[in-house]
Amino acid sequence: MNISVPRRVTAVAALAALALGGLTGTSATARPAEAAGVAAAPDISLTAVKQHLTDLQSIATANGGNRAHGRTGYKASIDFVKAKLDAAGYTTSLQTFTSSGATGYNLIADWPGGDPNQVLMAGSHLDSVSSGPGINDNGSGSAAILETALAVSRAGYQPSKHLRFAWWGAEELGLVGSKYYVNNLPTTERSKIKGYLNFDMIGSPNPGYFVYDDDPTIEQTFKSYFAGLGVPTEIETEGDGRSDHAPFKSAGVPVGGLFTGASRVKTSAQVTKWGGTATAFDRCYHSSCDTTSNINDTALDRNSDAVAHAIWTLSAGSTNPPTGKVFENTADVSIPDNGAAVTS
Ligand code: DTR
Ligand code: CA
Ligand code: ZN
Ligand code: ZN
Repeated sequence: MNISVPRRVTAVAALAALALGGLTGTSATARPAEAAGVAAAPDISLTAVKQHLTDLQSIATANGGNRAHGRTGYKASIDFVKAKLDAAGYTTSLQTFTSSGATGYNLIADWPGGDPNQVLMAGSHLDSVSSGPGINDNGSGSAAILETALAVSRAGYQPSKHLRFAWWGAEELGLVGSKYYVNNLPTTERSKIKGYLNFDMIGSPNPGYFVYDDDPTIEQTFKSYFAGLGVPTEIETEGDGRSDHAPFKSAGVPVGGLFTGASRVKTSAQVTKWGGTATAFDRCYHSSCDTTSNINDTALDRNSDAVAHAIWTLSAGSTNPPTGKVFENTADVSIPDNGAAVTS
């Protein structure tokens, strides 16, 4: 099957794909990354991502002002995202769990194709706190990976690795949904996950550009992307253990992600670096004012495009050798009894 390479191949992207393939620990000699032909990701439409946020806001407004675990607004959010993915050709499943006496839901969406033994995952928690609609925390991450998943479908993208997207429940209660998923994944299935990318708060109104400093290949993939934009980044130190990548990291899965800041105050040096004000990155963190007005468009656009870049880059390339004996152009060679190929 020919994989069309619609955009310029980026050497860094190709090398990242090769390196992530190396994360699998497979001993196979990977094809030269340059030959892998890593296609560049499409631009993710800020308008489309913001429309998802508007829809999530409407859901919160229609359900008591929030999208919290155990409330009607959360299940309505899950149904909204699932319907779009089903229509786009994803294989979706709802994983249920119980937390604080209420049913919780994880939405898992698999894009058909790719090597089932090499899975690249991207996830965001879809629940809000009970005090507000949770548009930055975490409609922003949820909308960005939703639009990226829809872009995969629109492109008919068929990467080497298998793509899986997840929207987690009850993160605000203590990473409950993602912990439940990882804990209930058979070890054989867990070992197939070659990378997990987490996006929790990526549109903060007074943004910083933070990259998780966990897996180096994933970290470099994001850092290179922002360097290409001329946007300085800092490593994310506030979040260790504070979002849904933590259960995956504890299980030995390579993780990474992006973050634009929560209640911490931006320093004067960071103001010099990124602009904005020496106030909280998100003054509406866990508050009722975390609405569609609580989003910085530039940050949301840049991070949505970075999500797509990482998905396209890290899902290309495979280090698993083809199974069985592989011949090419046997028409122009004869295979004598001793098996040595001779050209005619
Ligand atoms: N735990 C997230 C917010 C959060 C706080 N620090 C970080 C660092 C990295 C990711 C997320 C966060 C929440 O309240 O949902
Ligand atoms: Ca964009
Ligand atoms: Zn939160
Ligand atoms: Zn969050």
